[in-house]
Amino acid sequence: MTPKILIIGACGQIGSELTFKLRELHGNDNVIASDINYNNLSVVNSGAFEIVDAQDYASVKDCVEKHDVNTVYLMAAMLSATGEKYPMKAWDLNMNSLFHVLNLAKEGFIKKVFWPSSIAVFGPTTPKDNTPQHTIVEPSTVYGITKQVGERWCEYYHKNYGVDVRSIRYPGIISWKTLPGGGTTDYAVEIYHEALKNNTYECFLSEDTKLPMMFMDDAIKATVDIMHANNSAIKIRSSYNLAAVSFTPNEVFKAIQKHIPDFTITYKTDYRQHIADTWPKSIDDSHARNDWNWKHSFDLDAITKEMLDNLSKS
Ligand code: AKB
Repeated sequence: MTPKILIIGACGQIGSELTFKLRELHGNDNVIASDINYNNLSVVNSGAFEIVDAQDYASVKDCVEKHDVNTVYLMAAMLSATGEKYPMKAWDLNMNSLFHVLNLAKEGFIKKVFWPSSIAVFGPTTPKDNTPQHTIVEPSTVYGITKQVGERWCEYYHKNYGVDVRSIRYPGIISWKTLPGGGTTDYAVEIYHEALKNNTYECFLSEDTKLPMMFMDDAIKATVDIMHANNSAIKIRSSYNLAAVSFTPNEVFKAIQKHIPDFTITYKTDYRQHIADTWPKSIDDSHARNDWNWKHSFDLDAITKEMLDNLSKS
């Protein structure tokens, strides 16, 4: 099947870079970017772009039919920190958009779906170190609840309706092209911007809060790899654990200081600390490594070099 791809949420942090990568792989004409607004001009101007409201079934279906789409990457979501401020909006956006896409697949309009889950599915009762694929999953944020429930629905649609849906549990994603918005792991992007701009950063998580993280290039590679894997290789239809590195704010601070020796940091924790405290410190992703050969490339020093090099040029 030649993929004819629709990316929903293409203006966001991951959606934007996924759009560029998929256009490189499949050609501009085969990748339709869409979002609720024109907020990211580099995406809007890079090929076909449609305004799509992910919460409106007709809006998604019209775009799928107009462009003969067979594959959807659903990247629109409200993340953990913003979700705590607007619980019902987070629930509505995250769940309605997923049901619309799963139902379009069930009804035969599309053949393949990518939907991201997150380490936010885990909660305070989950083992924190090397968190297993199958473990206690009792999330305490609205975002985490939507991701946990979404995973159950993905597996259900696969088992009962044969929908080819694939998913990974993203850790915090670090990138320089597009800023993240509304997440608990956002500090790990902001810190690089502030180091270059102001030589100092006030961190909203405590210095020893260890969380699983990943460089954008690795996250995009995982997303493309799982979608390109043979159907029979995908054994988990809820969502795969995925890992690269784990670090604390103090460790990223020290990594930046190797390049900017007079960089300073202060700590002022807020409500996001409570969210981070419920999440794992590290993830066992052996199922992804075994089933579809997942392998990461970037450690903290490599991420730091990429971030500082690219941000200082842009
Ligand atoms: C967030 O912090 O909410 C996200 C995530 C880990 O899914 N980056």
